[in-house]
Amino acid sequence: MKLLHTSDWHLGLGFQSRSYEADQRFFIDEICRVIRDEQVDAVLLAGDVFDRGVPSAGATRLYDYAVTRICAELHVPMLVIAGNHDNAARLASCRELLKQAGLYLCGELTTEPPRVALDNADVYLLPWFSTEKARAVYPDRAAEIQSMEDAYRVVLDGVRERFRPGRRQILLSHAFVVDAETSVSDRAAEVGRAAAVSRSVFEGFDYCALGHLHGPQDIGANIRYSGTPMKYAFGTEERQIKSVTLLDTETMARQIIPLSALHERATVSGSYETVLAAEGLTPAQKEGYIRVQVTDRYLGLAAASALFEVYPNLLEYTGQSFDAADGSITLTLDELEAQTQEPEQIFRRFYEDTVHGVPDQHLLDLFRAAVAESEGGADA
Ligand SMILES: [Mn+2]
Repeated sequence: MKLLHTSDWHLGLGFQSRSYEADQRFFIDEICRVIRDEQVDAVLLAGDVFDRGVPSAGATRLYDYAVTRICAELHVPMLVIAGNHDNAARLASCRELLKQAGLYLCGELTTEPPRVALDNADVYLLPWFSTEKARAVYPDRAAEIQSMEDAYRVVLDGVRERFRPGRRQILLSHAFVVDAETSVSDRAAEVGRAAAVSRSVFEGFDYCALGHLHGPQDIGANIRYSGTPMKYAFGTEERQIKSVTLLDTETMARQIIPLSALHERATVSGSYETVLAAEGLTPAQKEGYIRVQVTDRYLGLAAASALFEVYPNLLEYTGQSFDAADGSITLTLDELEAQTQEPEQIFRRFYEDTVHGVPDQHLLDLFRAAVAESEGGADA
């Protein structure tokens, strides 16, 4: 039997006001193509189906499109768990009814994570959960659960006790495994050390189909992140080959099937003149999602709009600041966070990045009041 492992679709995600809806529809079609070409028997989607708990109408339409095509048209069952971006209850609504249509949904952690039997394999569905949730679900062992690591041990010990001999034991889970490589768009995910688990918690499983990190990667012999089906960030992800993973449950051999994208993603840097000339770039590259880093001058509005003529899908650009010839005008939020503990500075920068403006006095007053309140609360 052939399983297709994918994760982190983040339906509804866009860049600022720009929607990735067409890109996301494109990768759904790509995945359907792989299902047909490779004669896939079931699809495992390892969480972060949506980008937010309350998905937009557009994101909901994409989800409807995907599950209808896969389950109803291609007649391939689909197993889906909630990630930290999903609203667990919403994702799992109508799940008993939808099983009959071949759509197996798991939103919240329960004492017995659901098991779906597929041919020679048993797939256990373990959605994203918090340590508080694990303590609530396992009240008898609450004292043992101090970290995410503890929680996974307790939960997976329970699953291992339910193993049926002679079956392939497969886990579908959304977790941050220590030593995994992270990329920029994972920042939106929760990559704090406290939320990490070690790979040893997954002992005994033949294959762990993970979601959460956006770069495709193996973590040891039996654990794999499929990665996102499209590039969601500049930097590391530009160099990743986005793909789905196929698992043959007879031989346990894996196959990585690359997915093509509606838009390529690239960073173009150099002097303003060379960036404008866009030499060596194909039309498809120029029309991709582009980040421009101009190294020799300040970018005013006029200079920036000339860039949009060359790169119609330019998403980000940086130039040099007026006063410091060598200093880049922008720091990433990560860099800023590393440099300052000042919440207001981080807030101003976040606002500039997302709204492209300066927060007004009223907003700053509200922010200061909120900070003062939370600091007061911490003292009390
Ligand atoms: Mn994610």
